[in-house]
Amino acid sequence: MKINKLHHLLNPITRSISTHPLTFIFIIFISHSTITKSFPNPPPIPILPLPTSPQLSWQQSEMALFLHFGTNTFTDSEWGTGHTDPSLFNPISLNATQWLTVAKQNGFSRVIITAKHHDGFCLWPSDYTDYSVKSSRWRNGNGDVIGELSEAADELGVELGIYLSPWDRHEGVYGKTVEYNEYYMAQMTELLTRYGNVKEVWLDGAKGEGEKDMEYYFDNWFSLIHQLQPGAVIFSDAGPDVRWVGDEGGYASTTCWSLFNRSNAAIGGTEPSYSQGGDLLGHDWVPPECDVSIRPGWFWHPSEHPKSAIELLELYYNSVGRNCLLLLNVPPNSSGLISAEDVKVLGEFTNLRRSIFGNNLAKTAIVSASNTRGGYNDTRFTARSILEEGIYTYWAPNKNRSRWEIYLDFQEPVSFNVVQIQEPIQMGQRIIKFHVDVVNEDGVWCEVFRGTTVGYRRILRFQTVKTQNLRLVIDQSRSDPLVAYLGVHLDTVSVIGTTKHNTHNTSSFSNFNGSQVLRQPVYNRTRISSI
Ligand code: FUL
Repeated sequence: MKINKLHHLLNPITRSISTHPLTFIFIIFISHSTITKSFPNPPPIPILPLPTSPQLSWQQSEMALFLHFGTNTFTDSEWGTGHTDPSLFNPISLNATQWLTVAKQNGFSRVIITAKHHDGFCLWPSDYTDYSVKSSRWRNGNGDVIGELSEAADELGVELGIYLSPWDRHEGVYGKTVEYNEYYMAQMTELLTRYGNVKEVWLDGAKGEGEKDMEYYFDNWFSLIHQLQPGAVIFSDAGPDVRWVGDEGGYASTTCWSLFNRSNAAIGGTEPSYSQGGDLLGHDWVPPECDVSIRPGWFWHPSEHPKSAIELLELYYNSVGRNCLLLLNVPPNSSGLISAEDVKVLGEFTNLRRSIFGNNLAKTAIVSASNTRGGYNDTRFTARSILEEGIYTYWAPNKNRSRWEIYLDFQEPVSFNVVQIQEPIQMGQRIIKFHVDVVNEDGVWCEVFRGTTVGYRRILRFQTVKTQNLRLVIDQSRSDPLVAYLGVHLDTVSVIGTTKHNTHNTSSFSNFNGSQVLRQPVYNRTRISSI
């Protein structure tokens, strides 16, 4: 119709073409292909298994503060007998706002508290026992630590998690399977219905030798928790949502998959190397959490002192830098506050992280890639996306390619010894093997790091180099690799060589003495024009 209406406006030649019988088909073809072209390229297919929404927000919180607190805080012990006089619990200056301010100021967006540790003493007034704050001198028996913590968490916007120990050395029905499971689930229900949103439930697998034998109804517990708090992740040796990393030293393996087979792990009986590394062929998404204490013990002891800021930085590299969440225990003292020396060291740790990661040297780099999904001009998947923080924009290659490379031209020589990489894990964990090259003064690409797995965040450390050009080469991937972020940094404080587990760290610049400070050997690399 429209063609006929416009007919008289056309000149004679055009008119004769427009009357040709094939013209109509041709116009339909052109307009069809124009419409098709105007649709954006869809994102690639995610590769299973994938994280749930609570798992994604758990991973993005990166660091959580663990609070071990209870009667042990007053008796200089770690595993209370379950028969300590509850009136000993009297933290006269307790201030949950102080705990959470310390957490928030230092980048911990989540706290997890021992609502009940193995000794059975409850930090909230449970209806099912008197072995709790009700029987203490604190606030004349009218206090509620979990209540005060959850109010402060709401006010400060910090997420709350609870630890409810399955092993209970006080409770009389412990050892009677049905009765204890009823008791445990009733207490869990109190904690998950009285205190607003709970984002993590921590199930510890510990149990002393020779203790009463009994069965825990884990499947019932998991269903109850997910019913009452759908936004919470459940931590245990075997998940279901988050797995124990397999050690209490705060480090994961350099190869670290969020993929895992839950059926290969049992609560209270895991194989540490399986938990540390995960499983390339795993069917379940169960990322690891690294729990470690700032002090030698989990509870506060008057004679113990915190680790140094450099040691905390090392923990950060070996946990957050290896696709894990760092759960750092900072135990409140017997007056009910986080001790001044712990606050100081946490502040120093924060300043160290800021000095290293606050400046991405790649910010002004020219970024290109071996190929891009939808072509070079498709801004949705362009290599430049890797400079934008976060995982929701990413570089994607064209389908069916075997060369996957991202190039950075810093536009002038820069010195660095740290590179961080992120995968958009909402699309699955993909990268199996990769390496990083820089151009040396002879114009030759030279490898500075070779590694396996990336995940949510991988932080690589190597000997300091000065160069204008860097490339990330993905050597093997479960599916087309996707890269969400790439940061380039200079760490002038870490001492390399203290990392026992960084077995893939190689450098082809020179032999490196592992005890040297990273900043010492700076290579004077000059600009190379051709890539
Ligand atoms: C262990 C417990 O036995 C320790 O007391 C502490 O709570 C730690 C986090 O987990 O299994």
